[in-house]
Amino acid sequence: MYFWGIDLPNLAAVIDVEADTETVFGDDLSLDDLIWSGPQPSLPERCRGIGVDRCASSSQLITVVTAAIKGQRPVHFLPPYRTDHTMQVAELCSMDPSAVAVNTSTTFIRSVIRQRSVKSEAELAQIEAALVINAAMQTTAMRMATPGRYEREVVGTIEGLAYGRSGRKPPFSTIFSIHGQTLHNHFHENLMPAGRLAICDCGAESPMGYASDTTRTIPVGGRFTSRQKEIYEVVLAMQADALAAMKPGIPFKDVHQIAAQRLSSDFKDLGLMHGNVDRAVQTGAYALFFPHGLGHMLGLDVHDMECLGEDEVGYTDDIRRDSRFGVNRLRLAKPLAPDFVVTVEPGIYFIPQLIEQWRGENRFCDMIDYGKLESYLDFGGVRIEDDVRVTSTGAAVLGPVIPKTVAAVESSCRG
Ligand SMILES: [Mn+2]
Repeated sequence: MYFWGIDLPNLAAVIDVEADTETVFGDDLSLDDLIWSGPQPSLPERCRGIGVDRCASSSQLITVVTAAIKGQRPVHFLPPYRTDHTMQVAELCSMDPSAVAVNTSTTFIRSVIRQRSVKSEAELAQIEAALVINAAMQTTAMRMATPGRYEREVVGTIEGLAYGRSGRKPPFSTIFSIHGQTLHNHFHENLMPAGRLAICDCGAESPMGYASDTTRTIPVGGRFTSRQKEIYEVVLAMQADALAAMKPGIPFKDVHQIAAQRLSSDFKDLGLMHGNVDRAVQTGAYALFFPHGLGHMLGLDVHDMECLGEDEVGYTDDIRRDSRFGVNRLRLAKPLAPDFVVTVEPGIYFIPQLIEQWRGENRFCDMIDYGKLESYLDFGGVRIEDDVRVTSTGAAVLGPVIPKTVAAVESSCRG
């Protein structure tokens, strides 16, 4: 999709760098295609549409690749993410399928990541288009989060809205749950009771397949309790601090730490944590409440380019993945650059089983007030997520404003 713009299966393409040619390989339409899929443009017609004048049948691919290998020319390929592609690459390059992974081209992977990390104006416009739909999904969820409804009624409506507006299914399965402390909760059979918080993490695709990914936390029935408000405001402040710190050159890992710092400092004020804030960040004590990364790159994939390897996309030779609990889940750590698009999605969760485990091990018991936490065990969770463009001097939230302050969310719930 990124390089050729044709959204069809069973195609391959070769770029011959030395000859400066590009060729798309695929098969002519058969009678079966006509019967089952209806009349379609032919492959040469599609290729002309994208400005490529060379196309050939699938059977010729092996001839081209074999000739290159025989001529001792290096053949670079990206990691196949489907088993049948692995088998195909193995056959094309006459290697054992088990050798495909180690022979995948790091040079090619890194070139693609360098290019795709920086979004063009056209790509930004696609992400903005997805966000217009996404905003409608969030405000619809706010209006529908009323006591006595099932979570799935909300999910069905907002996912339908995504398809109805762009003709494309959402880029990932919606997370909508009154048990937001479970980070990727896809169980949607709960009846929503008044007074619970519901996390709504959903996205839409633009007509050309670019993703959006936003999260709001909604009080069922439309009013936050004072305790919910307190925690919600901490997450909002974590996001505001992160957004204020973002600019070209700053490692996103540092931005994550800034959000962690805000959590630790505000939790100290609330009496849930004690002691030195820097130490709470460095030791990872804060991760009891924020056990995931601050965000990830966004583009044609929701976790952009993850099939090229999460560490290749998010880390560098100098910035390696941290093994400490919580920050080990950070998908993006490398320095930001202009026109990167990333999600900024801090959260605070009270996961009863995790709290019990840490308490049993006396983990960080000088910094975490386990006694005070007892009354939070049924709280659930809060996450707030926006899609953000790195500008030449800072960062800008993309898309239309989606209600985010306590007052704006409550007002949106009332319609
Ligand atoms: Mn996300």
